[in-house]
Amino acid sequence: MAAFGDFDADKQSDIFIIRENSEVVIFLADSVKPYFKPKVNITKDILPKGTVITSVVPGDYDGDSQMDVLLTAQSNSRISIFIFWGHNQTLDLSGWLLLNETFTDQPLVMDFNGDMIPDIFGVTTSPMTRVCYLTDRIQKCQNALSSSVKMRIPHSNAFIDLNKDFTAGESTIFLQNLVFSQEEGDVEAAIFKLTKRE
Ligand SMILES: [Ca+2]
Ligand SMILES: [Ca+2]
Ligand SMILES: [Ca+2]
Repeated sequence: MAAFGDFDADKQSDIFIIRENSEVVIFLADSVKPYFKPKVNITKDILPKGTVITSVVPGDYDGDSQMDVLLTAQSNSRISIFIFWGHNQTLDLSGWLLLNETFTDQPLVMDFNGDMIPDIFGVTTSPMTRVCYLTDRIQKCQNALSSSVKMRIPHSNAFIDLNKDFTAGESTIFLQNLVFSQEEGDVEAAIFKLTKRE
């Protein structure tokens, strides 16, 4: 499992690798050999004992222009979210944040409210979808979609800009394999159009 992102803002993509489901190593791109150098290591003794990391998603979650690292972790069939804050091109390994909400499945990292800061979207208690914001490192979670939906587990979903209006500050979420519980039958997919909130 790996992710890519420019962690140190030198315009070269760096690699984020999960090791043995319990550690994350960030390799920074360099112009001289070896081209990727291990720089930051989130070791297993930093996280709570028994944490099983399922994915790593770099992004600037608090909006301070320094890249942070989001980890998803599985325990008791729930997904927890850990955030490590970026600081001077490295990570603050002692001051991580555990999101108050846990999810039934892998949440989606997307810009839900169109303010250019990535948000966390997912199902906490089926059929309710929740979105969590971490701007200025303040956790704020709220119900996301007005229509109650039931997601299949495992589900697949994608965040794509269907109507190409991203620059106008609007985004579109496309949830695949999403099922509405309706008496007339199931709908296989649903499209939600999100408009920017002030
Ligand atoms: Ca870089
Ligand atoms: Ca940041
Ligand atoms: Ca946002």
